[in-house]
Amino acid sequence: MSTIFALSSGTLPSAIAVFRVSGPQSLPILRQLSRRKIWTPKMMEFTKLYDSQRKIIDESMAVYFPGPKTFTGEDTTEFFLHGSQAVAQKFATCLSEIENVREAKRGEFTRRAFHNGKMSISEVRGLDRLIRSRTEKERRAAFGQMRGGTRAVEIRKKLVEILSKLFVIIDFGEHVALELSDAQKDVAEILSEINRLILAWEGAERAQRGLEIVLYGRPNSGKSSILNQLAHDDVAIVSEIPGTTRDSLVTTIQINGIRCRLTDTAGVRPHTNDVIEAEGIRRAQRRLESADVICVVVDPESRSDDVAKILEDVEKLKNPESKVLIVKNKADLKLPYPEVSSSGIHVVSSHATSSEGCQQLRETLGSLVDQLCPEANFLLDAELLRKCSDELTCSMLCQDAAIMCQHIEKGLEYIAELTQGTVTESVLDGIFSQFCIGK
Ligand SMILES: Nc1nc2c(ncn2[C@@H]2O[C@H](COP(=O)(O)OP(=O)(O)OP(=O)(O)O)[C@@H](O)[C@H]2O)c(=O)[nH]1
Ligand SMILES: [Mg+2]
Repeated sequence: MSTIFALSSGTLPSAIAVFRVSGPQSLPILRQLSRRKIWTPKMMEFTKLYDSQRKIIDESMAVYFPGPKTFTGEDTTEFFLHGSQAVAQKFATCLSEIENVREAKRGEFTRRAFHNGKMSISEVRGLDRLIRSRTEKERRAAFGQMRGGTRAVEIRKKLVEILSKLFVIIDFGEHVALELSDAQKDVAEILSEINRLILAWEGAERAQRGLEIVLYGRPNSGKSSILNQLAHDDVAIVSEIPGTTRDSLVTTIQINGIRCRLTDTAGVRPHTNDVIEAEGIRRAQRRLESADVICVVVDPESRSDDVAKILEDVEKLKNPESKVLIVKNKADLKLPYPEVSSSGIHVVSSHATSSEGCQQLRETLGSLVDQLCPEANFLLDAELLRKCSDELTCSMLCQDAAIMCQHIEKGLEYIAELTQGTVTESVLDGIFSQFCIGK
């Protein structure tokens, strides 16, 4: 087994550069570079470090942790050097010159931790999420995923209990009070828990990629003014001339800790002979397909049949899970709005020439974002949960205890993948290729 090393502390120059070394050579490397034999485990000490010509590399702090009680489960040494590119480069070269020592690949430390049974696959994925987290909500979701494994272990335990009930029914059918319906009731409970976990995962995935919010509506209704208010910036040109916005324009805002890409679009009209305007409208319509939230902006001058057509297009083009919101803008004019059938759609009024005039819209967007990205204490990979859920659903339809067992056993295999190392190397390659070097 080779010993690996990496600069784990990120971009240089920085105050300190942390090098992490893991593998059987960790202690010999420390002894060789410090030219000192005795190192007390887990004790951080000052030392000079020397290259093979006995010339100084740097002055550093260093600490040695014997395995298996380490992150990777292997012997580990950490070096805290001065954070300059030249120091780091020289140190890396000296390490690479030692036999059986090489630079770590992406996520290789975590991969070793996984193979040495120090982490479950849920924890590995959670750690990846944590390193990538940019907002508070993403950070909390990452810890939810790291904890997710414990929930998978509980589900597995419950499924094993159901299986043992079923085995009793199979073996001693007439002589026991247990019925198939008892087992079905237990499966139903687990299924609803799994379905809740799937929703939580989908929400966390949305939060991780960020939400798409699209402003859509007739020319001059106030879309660009709303974008500027929500972004607290003068991002889009606003004018009283209809057709001011010709192309889609995206800006990023945060709503309740979620990154949202807010898109202003060209005003849509039923008919136009202007080719550029027609292209702008096509682009606006394309944005609807990937939107999580669509704000249909109407103003007192909008005609009700135009708004009805806009809502019809939205319904046709949008993704089934996305939310639609009608924004009755220019509320300050106190003029009547066109009649629109808006059953089941959220409606808010706004006044986009003032910041306070958009408060109701901000609050409604906040609650829609919360619905799309609910907080979850536990996160587990939805793909495996869905497969397990399918098997359990089939098991519920069985009238035969033996066939019910087969489906539950299959479901258990998917849950086992969430808890332990039955994951294939190619799946691991996919996960770890996303990691940073040094993790
Ligand atoms: N009184 C009033 N005027 C508004 C309000 N919102 C926008 N306006 C005005 O309405 C006009 C059009 O606003 P825009 O934000 O450019 O409208 P738009 O929907 O982006 O228009 P297009 O780019 O042509 O599609 C501008 O003169 C704005 O100042 C509002 O809430 N109240
Ligand atoms: Mg505009």
